[in-house]
Amino acid sequence: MMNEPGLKQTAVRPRVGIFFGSQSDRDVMKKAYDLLTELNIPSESYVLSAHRVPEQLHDTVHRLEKEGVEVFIAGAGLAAHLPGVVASITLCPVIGVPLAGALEGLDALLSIVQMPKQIPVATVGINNAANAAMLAAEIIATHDESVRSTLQNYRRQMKENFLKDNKGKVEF
Ligand code: AIR
Repeated sequence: MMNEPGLKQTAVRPRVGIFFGSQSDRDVMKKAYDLLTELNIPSESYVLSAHRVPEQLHDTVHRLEKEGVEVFIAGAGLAAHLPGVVASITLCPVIGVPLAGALEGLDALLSIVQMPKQIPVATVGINNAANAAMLAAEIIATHDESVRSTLQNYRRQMKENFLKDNKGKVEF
């Protein structure tokens, strides 16, 4: 479920919590939601800013953790402290998505990837919310055989598609 206005609501237990700092991040972060949905992994998404609404962020992380969320994805642009703050609240793995706002996203990338020791954030490429979803799925697959099998099928399909489109030797 997402705070208003939001993405699709779901009644099943969310396994991944998706956060982003602003409605302006929505289109990029929807790619994480879309891939998780394709992989049959329920998620809930929230717009929550670490410095604009810190109390709500804390409450939501704690509630989702109690509800059984296993991984968090957090996307933010500019001084992107959201993933680090989420990681400071929970022991679940946190995957940060640097979003391109200024400086083509380099500011957000460095803010997220350069977490000081003791509170790590796994960081994907700039705007690569889909890779965050894939990494979240792989984390869940370490202890869920059904998700593992879904990922194996996904990779098989990916290879078949690649080989269909790329038949070997290239002539220019
Ligand atoms: N942001 C919001 N709160 C903290 C941060 N870092 C980020 C959002 C968005 C950017 O600031 O993630 O990428 C601009 O947000 P807005 O709401 O000003 O458009």
